[in-house]
Amino acid sequence: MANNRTFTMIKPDAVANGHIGAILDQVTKAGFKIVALKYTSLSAEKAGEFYAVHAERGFFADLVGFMSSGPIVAAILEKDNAIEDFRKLIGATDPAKADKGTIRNLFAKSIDANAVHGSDSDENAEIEGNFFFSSFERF
Ligand code: DGI
Repeated sequence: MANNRTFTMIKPDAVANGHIGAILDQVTKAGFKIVALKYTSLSAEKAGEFYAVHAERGFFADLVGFMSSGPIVAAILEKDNAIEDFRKLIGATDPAKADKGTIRNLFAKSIDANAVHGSDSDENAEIEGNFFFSSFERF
């Protein structure tokens, strides 16, 4: 069974706005099992490392500033076809373009503060999960 785990973060905007419970509820009701979970924060240095692929983009400084601006929730999720199904559940990067009922449509206000992260490939899900969780913190 390919593609059965993904990595997510509930970003600082959604945590600050009190949406942790509602988002995790929507995630589990969509059939995702939480196999690792952590309430934590990213320093600017760690946020830059996590988003290194975007280092040359014009929005990188804003992205790093935003992602290190407050606590986040990190999680590894399990489900058949996890990567694709989770990206469908969260909606487009820009919440103005996200389908109705998706997590970004419901909880995000702007493209930079867009409520949640979802891995875009199996390989990145593995890398991102390892960034936050040790082997004894995942099940
Ligand atoms: O995988 P996604 O989070 O949907 O999108 P991504 O990997 O292309 O970009 C990572 C994050 O960077 C995204 O969630 C928000 C931010 N971002 C992406 N494109 C833009 C952006 N921020 C701004 N301000 N402008 C952009 O065009």
